[in-house]
Amino acid sequence: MDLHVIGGFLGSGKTTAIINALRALLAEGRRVGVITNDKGRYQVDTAFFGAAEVPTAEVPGGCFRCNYGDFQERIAQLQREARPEVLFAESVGSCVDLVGPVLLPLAALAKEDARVTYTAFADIRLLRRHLAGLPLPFSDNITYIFANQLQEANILVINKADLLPEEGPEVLTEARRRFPDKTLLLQSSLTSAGVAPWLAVLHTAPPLPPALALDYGPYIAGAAELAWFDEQLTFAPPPGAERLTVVRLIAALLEGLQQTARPIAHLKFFIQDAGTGVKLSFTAMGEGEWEKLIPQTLRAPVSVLINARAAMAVENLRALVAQALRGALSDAGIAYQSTGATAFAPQVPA
Ligand SMILES: Nc1nc2c(ncn2[C@@H]2O[C@H](COP(=O)(O)OP(=O)(O)OP(=O)(O)O)[C@@H](O)[C@H]2O)c(=O)[nH]1
Ligand SMILES: [Mg+2]
Repeated sequence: MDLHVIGGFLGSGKTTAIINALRALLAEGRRVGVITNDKGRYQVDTAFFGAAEVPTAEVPGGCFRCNYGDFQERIAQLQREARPEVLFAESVGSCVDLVGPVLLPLAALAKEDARVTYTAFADIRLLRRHLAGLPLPFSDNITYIFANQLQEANILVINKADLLPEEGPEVLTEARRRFPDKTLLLQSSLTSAGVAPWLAVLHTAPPLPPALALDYGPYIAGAAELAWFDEQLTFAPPPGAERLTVVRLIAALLEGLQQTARPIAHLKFFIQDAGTGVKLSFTAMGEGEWEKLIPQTLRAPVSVLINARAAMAVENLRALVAQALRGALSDAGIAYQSTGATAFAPQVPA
């Protein structure tokens, strides 16, 4: 079995690339699986892969490094249940320092014919700024995490190349100059064809990079500057008002976040009814046209899973979500059930 671990900052496109790689492999008749990972417990990415009917296991409540035992067990579980030939594992986007504590030990345990690789993804718009020495829309400590995620991997995907078609080759050249020893790919991950060159690189199984020498001071501080909020809601708007209610809820939360002028690291929703499951995403770099992604056919009961990761105080994020729920649901007389909200700043054990 090949194990491909994917890292890189929140919202860089890991899940998108993995699903399109999985689709390509499934079309070739390969057996596949995916392991999701997050500091939270109700994960949009797990729901998304599950809805795509990919064998999925989840490492919740912390990164692969903090949950190494659980990660090993989930790998073993998928091996038993789905016997994947190719297994992807998506690391939580605030995590760095995986090669030394996780990947090298896993590779040492793996059978001789098993390949373990590590790829980091970067949003081309953030990477371009970073390579030009311009500030990212995040603090120095959070930027330290972003920069070390790039540094750590020996395969670096410069992702969302379709968003900067003119500047892409220039960014690639600058990245080559900065990272001469890495395998670099300029990629759009929106289609299986887009991820094919990356899959080809993974297939050659380049050896793992050496462990990263990381300063845990700024890493711990950077993680603690982020707020994490997860909640799953189920509600039944009046017939015909389902879609509008979901649009209002998302718009209210976006507006609240934008008013704070604090950067969104990644705001994700998984919207589901009996017939559909749709993922929506918003990052610090904007969101594009999102309303049209919400299906007209949405019918009650509707469930909305919210994963919000933003650079702000936890209580402020919690209050913003509560305000959006009041505005879009309670004030409109729409009752909702909730799994209960979890809100915290991610901890990084040194
Ligand atoms: N235009 C464009 N958008 C992309 C590409 N890859 C991902 N996206 C979009 O970027 C957003 C974030 O993508 P995800 O795949 O959820 O990112 P992620 O790295 O898995 O995010 P986390 O799991 O929260 O860290 C989504 O809106 C995707 O549709 C790409 O190659 N081009
Ligand atoms: Mg993801």
